[in-house]
Amino acid sequence: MVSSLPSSSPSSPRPIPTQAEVEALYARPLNDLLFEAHTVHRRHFDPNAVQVSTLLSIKTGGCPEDCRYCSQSAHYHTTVGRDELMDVEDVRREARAARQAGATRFCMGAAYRGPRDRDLEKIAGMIEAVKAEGLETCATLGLLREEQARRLAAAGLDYYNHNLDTSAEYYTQVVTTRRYEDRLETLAHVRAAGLKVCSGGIVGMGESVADRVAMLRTLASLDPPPESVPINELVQVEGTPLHGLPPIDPLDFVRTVAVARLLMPAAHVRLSAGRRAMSAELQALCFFAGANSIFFGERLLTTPNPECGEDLKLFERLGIRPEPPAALP
Ligand code: SAM
Ligand code: DTB
Ligand code: SF4
Repeated sequence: MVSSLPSSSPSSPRPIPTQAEVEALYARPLNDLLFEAHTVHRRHFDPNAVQVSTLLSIKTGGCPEDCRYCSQSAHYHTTVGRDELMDVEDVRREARAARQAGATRFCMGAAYRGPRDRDLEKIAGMIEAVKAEGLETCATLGLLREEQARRLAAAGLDYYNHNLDTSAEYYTQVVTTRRYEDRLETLAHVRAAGLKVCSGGIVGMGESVADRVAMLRTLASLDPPPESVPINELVQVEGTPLHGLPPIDPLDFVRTVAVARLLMPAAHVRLSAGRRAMSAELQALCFFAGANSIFFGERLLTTPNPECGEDLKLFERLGIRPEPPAALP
């Protein structure tokens, strides 16, 4: 079969196909799209290994931003309360439990527009504590200045998560308190500080296929592209403006994963929020399409995730193994 995407080599950067080309790819017969995505997936990864991360909300609720999907925005009335930044020792305990349950990466999320420097110092202590437990570390704290990204890197942070969420065009319909360029600027600071980049988006917010494709093209055009690309399905939270939207066709979610795999062949694509509403069969299709990372643990940040036992059973049914941890320094 002739690949519809140009091939890559380390010495020649991968040209990004045009918006029209990627929309055509997204719209291909599903079997063709899946075959191509899975072929590329196998070329870059063990198809039966999935990276396993656990999330913890280290500072919950009361966020000044107005992201229309989010349970933690102070602009909407949801059941999520406000908690202060957690204590380092409590975070250490949670990280130890996550490692014992089988996670290899621990991702700490905070409901900030961006962290204050005083909080960043405490978070640096959390990063050191989590690393000492033998886990890779990831943080998602909102917008960062360059020196803040460098401070996190100095503490030993491995990854920074900062999602583009959707296309630049649709972003203004979803968030009004910051600009798309602010997100891109933070990603540049994160990269300049030598951190690995985790950046993806959300499907099911009323966006068009063109928006999904534009977001994936923007991610793929980052130089270098993100190491990790979470594809979230919107978790609809009562009280947020996006609650009550019609659910998307699950096969459109699979197509988005497949296109992410084709545009970013060497990235871990994470089957992220929304798995609780997905059947085992749909998740299996996502793994075939190129997803090779999940959030493991019964809670995402404020909403439920599948139970650990259920995920272990799913892995066993599919013959999937957790990916071994990256060598720690
Ligand atoms: N406050 C920081 C920020 O926005 O960058 C970090 C935490 S924020 C909760 C991290 C990401 O979670 C968001 O960028 C969004 O992509 C995702 N997210 C939040 N709420 C979600 C929801 N209800 N469904 C799916 N994804 C969601
Ligand atoms: C990402 O892309 N998804 C995660 C993580 N990065 C921080 C967050 C999902 C949040 C889902 C809604 C909640 O639990 O509040
Ligand atoms: Fe705040 Fe992040 Fe939620 Fe937006 S997504 S409201 S920035 S916690």
